[in-house]
Parts: sequence; structure tokens; C-alpha cells
Amino acid sequence: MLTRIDHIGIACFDLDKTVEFYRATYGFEVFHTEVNEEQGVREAMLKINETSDGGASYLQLLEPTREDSAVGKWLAKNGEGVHHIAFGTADVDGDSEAIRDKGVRVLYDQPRTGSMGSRITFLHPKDCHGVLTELVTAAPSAATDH
Ligand code: V0V
Ligand code: CO
Repeated sequence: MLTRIDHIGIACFDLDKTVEFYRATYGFEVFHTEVNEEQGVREAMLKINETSDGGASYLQLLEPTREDSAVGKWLAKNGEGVHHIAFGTADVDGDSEAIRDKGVRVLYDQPRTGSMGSRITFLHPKDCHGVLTELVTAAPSAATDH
């Protein structure tokens, strides 16, 4: 069951400048940063709020580490902006299988590693009314770990 907005993924050209915009404008602080080489991103997670299911909701700021990555290609075509939304679930395996059975393309056979040790998969935007949609199961300690 999908129980929260886990994050909104925002593509940017310069992660440090974008982090500074969110800090100066809204007061959001960086909760976590990492490089995910498989996905080709350098990212910063800004925690917005905790949620009643024990998880949390974040903004995920994404800078590409290479031009041929998903975010690099998307930025070249569209410029900066909202790249994807991510729903949180305790069971990314079961929920992605159930969604695949409904005829929506799930991009990975098995979930891959996401931010803060989470397990993630993606649904094709063309099957989701133009929205690249991610499903996330957080690592058990993700709401408190840096
Ligand atoms: C592409 N399209 C999108 C889109 N990206 N539509 C909405 N939102 C997006 N973000 C559209 C694009 O305009 C094309 O439509 C069509 O899909 C095919 O796009 P393409 O440019 O030819 O690109 P593809 O097909 O090579 O790749 C698109 C997909 C790719 C979605 C398959 O981006 C992908 O595998 N994404 C999943 C991985 C990902 O995004 N990783 C970065 C975040 P027209 O022009 O033909 O109509 S990593 C992350 O979130 C992490 C680590 C985390 O949360 O922990
Ligand atoms: Co994401």
C-alpha cells in the first residue's frame, strides 16, 4: 500500500546553488547527500515532514553526474524542474508487481538501491499520464539516519 509522498525529485544543473536557494528561501536544511553512480546523480535530500507511517517526505534535488544519465538527458531537453514523484510503501516488491499486473510498465525487474539505502523502482511516465513515478521502501532507520 502506498502511504505517503516519499519525495519529489527536482532536476538541477548546480546542486550547491539549488540547495542554497531552498535554504535561503524556505529555510529547508540538507538532511542527507550522496552520489548514486548507478543512477548517475548527485543528490541532496531536504526533509519536509515526518509521516504517520513512520517515514518522511523529502525534496530530492538531483544533479547529473554524466550527460547520458536519465537526469542529464532530461535536463538537456527540458531544463530544470520537477523530474519525478515518489510514493512510499512498506512493500515495493509487492506493490510494483501489483501495478505491473495492471498493465503499467515497471522499469526494473527487481528494485534497485535508492537514497539512504532505500529500495526503489520506477513506472514509465508514458503509462502514468506523463509523470515519471517512483516507488520507495525506505531503509528501516532512514528517518533518523544521516
Ligand atoms: C522522459 N520522459 C519523461 C521523463 N523522462 N516524461 C516525464 N517525466 C520524465 N522525467 C518522456 C520523454 O519526454 C519522452 O517522451 C519519453 O518519455 C522517452 O524519453 P527519452 O527522453 O527518450 O528517455 P528514455 O526513454 O531514454 O528514458 C526515460 C526513462 C528514464 C523514464 C525510461 O528516464 C528512466 O529510466 N528513468 C528512471 C531512472 C531515473 O529517472 N533516475 C534518476 C533519479 P516523448 O518526447 O517521446 O513524447 S534517481 C532517484 O530518484 C533516486 C536515486 C532515489 O529516489 O533514491
Ligand atoms: Co527519486
